[in-house]
Amino acid sequence: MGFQRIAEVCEKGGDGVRDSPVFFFAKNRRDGEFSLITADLIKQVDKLFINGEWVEAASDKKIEVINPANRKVIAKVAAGNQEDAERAIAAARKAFDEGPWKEYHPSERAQILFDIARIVQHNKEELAQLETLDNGKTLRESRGDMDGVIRTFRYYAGLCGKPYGETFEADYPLSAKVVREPIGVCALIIPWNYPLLMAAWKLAPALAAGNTCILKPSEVTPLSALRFFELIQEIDIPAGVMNLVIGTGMDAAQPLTESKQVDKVAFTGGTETGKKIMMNSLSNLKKVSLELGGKSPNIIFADADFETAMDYAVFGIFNNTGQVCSAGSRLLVEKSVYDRAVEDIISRVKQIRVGDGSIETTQMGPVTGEKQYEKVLDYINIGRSEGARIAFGGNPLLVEGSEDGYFIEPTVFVDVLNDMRIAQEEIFGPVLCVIPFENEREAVQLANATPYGLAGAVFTSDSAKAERMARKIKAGTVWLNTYEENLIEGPWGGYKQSGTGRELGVYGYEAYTEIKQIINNLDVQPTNWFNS
Ligand code: TXE
Repeated sequence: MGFQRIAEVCEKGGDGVRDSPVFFFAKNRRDGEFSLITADLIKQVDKLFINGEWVEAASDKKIEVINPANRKVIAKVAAGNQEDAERAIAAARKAFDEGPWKEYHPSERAQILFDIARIVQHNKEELAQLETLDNGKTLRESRGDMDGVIRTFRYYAGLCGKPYGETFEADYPLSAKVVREPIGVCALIIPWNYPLLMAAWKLAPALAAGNTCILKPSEVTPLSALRFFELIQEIDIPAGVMNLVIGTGMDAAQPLTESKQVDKVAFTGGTETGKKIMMNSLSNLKKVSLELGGKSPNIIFADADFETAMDYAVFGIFNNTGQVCSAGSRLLVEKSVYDRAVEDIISRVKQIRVGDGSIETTQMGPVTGEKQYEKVLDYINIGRSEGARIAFGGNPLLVEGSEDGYFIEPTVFVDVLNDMRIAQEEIFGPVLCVIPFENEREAVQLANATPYGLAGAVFTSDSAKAERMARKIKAGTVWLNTYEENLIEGPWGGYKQSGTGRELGVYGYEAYTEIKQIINNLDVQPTNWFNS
């Protein structure tokens, strides 16, 4: 669909509408073809979706959404607040307590998830373009995200009803079984680096297990969630099962975490916000899953396939402009190949085409927002003042035709000491710290010497060494001779301050369930406990 409409609007509006907040998107594909995604396509842009309908927010305050490639306002969305959060909670509560959803046969829930996957598949290109517009990532990255969204909904559609209960031996005359039930109302709080993908990682298992949800996307990148909710209206989902509240963390998300009517919070975002959410969830001891920051070690041994290791070293940090929780931001390199590796990495980084993500040939987009842009540049200055040497980059980047965008040169710090702040704290941008190591023992010690433990990787041709290292690295995921392979079927989450709980796979499904044991007396007669 979309594109027929786009063409019509283009004819009417032409180039003049390019920067208007009413018209979302004008993309000159550099081949003369002009495409446009308009506010007209996202009719509900300044509304919230609560209890099965689009509603006005309680306040008429708006949040400006910025295209990070040019700092232009592309939309003004509703700024939801506590009142809106409470309305959404009431709707989700009612839908869970009284609605038919959790009584649906698993195959009916599965059908709804398959339908969602089908709709995303059908609108993949439009959603990808919207994600790029809002987040800044390249079209290739956005299309990859949409594939991930589709696969996630399909996977959990397939899982509906599959994880079943267990029995265990109980003393006669008792028999016992264990069943899983949905937890209840789930608040799903989403970051801006993978907006629709992170929403899918939470919505799909939560719905598969029979919960009702309130999705709160990042206020920095709310557009794909708005369009997604609009697109899935054709599916018959009971009112209150899926709610969408847009707003800032303080105004729209914190009330969700504080409410006693919410049973679970699932969050992906910064570690400091994660800690706050855990504190705020204490009111009713709600279940909390946190997927937080990282400072992941990517370890290159001298015996690794050099080409492959270098290729992944660059991909591991500069993909998605380094705004990845599991980015390989610390590159640990064995001393005997250190100089060669640094030289090779610089020659690769020089070639990265940085620019507006909506241009097909761009390889790395801008940083997603002003706050993050300032943060990354601050960290580059911190690195300089700590005495780390910049081997490449280190500056804001002026991109021709996108002069106002939040572009930063891909930056490589070398001779970094692991206790420097740039090696300890999450920068979340295109900044690589290269650190030499002497031997296996030192590699393990350096790999584990941060407060984080989300992921890590080892490049070596010695499979026993690879496995030894994998066992010793304190992280939820260890890649061997690869990087950033995310499997929907596997558990995703962190050790230490990278979070609690696991997403994806059956682990992610179980995280949206309560476990109940049912004990049955097979010999029904009084105990006479107090009669003896
Ligand atoms: O994220 P926040 P920010 C890291 C990264 C980044 C830093 C800060 O290092 O530089 O976090 O980014 C909502 N109660 N990551 O400040 O605040 C907010 O509205 C409840 C890593 O942008 O964590 C948004 O929807 N919710 C990360 C979501 O939390 C609150 C991805 C994420 O925002 C809230 C993003 C509150 N009090 C950033 N305050 C990863 N793990 O991938 C904010 N929010």
